Amino acid sequence: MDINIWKTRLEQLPLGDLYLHQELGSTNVEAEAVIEQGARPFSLVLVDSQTAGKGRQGRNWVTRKGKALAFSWILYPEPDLAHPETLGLFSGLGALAVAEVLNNVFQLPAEIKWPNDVLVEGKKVAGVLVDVHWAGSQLKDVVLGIGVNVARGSVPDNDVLNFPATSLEEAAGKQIPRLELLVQILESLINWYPRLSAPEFLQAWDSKLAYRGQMVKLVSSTNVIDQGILNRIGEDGSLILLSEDGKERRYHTGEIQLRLVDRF
Ligand code: BT5
Repeated sequence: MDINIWKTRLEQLPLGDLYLHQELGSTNVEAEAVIEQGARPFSLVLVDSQTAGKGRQGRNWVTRKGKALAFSWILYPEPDLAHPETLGLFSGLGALAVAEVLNNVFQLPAEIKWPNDVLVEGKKVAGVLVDVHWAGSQLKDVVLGIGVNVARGSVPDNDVLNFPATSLEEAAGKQIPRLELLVQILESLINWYPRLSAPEFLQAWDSKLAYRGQMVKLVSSTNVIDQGILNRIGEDGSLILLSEDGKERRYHTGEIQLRLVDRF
């Protein structure tokens, strides 16, 4: 990655400080460090390869040199967004920005597997990790981390995957320029962030949901929590499942993962 070229292009966007590196442990961890040093709102931590990339709940995320996008966007939300119930919206923001760009700019059939995965033809191409830091009961900051598999060599070996995965280039059958993809995703994030609790944001997120109308199960690391027909995204970013008698059940992000019944 030629950091000077990337920096020159990114300086044209309304971001805060730019922290661009060839290699880091995790951009989300580095973001926490630069926040302590006073990073401005909308600052970006970006890296070419991660040696200890983080997934959710202590899982890991592989980012190989020259093959992927891995970055963290630093937000200091207004108090009206600073509630535990609204934090799921940030995962939605990351997933929507990626899915929208893949749909609109690269003509890929991207969908969102609630809450945080972007799928193309049923395989994962991107993941979102939101880290939230509190000072007592006050929300201090939100770090929105996004990893995208761009080139073919970005996908880890099958034995470390907990869900089928692919890369954008494999799905598209052509090269995808990483810097251009990044700029588009950032523009989508910048566009949607001020409207995070607006109905049009929820509609846009909802319109990209994978598995709608299908029987899904929500699983924790140890057991199945619930099973039902995937219906829609609720006003608060929760996932709404329907039971056979049509009753709604709502779930917030947390320790749960979504799977199609009888598939994985
Ligand atoms: C995620 O976790 O999908 C969130 C990934 C977030 C990564 C970004 S990169 C920038 C920022 N900095 C970080 O340190 N993290 C964020 P989860 O749903 O828990 O998925 C993790 C699981 O996906 C792992 O346990 C593997 O099985 C699998 N996996 C690891 N690397 C992958 C990859 N490159 N592509 C697809 N699957 C992967």
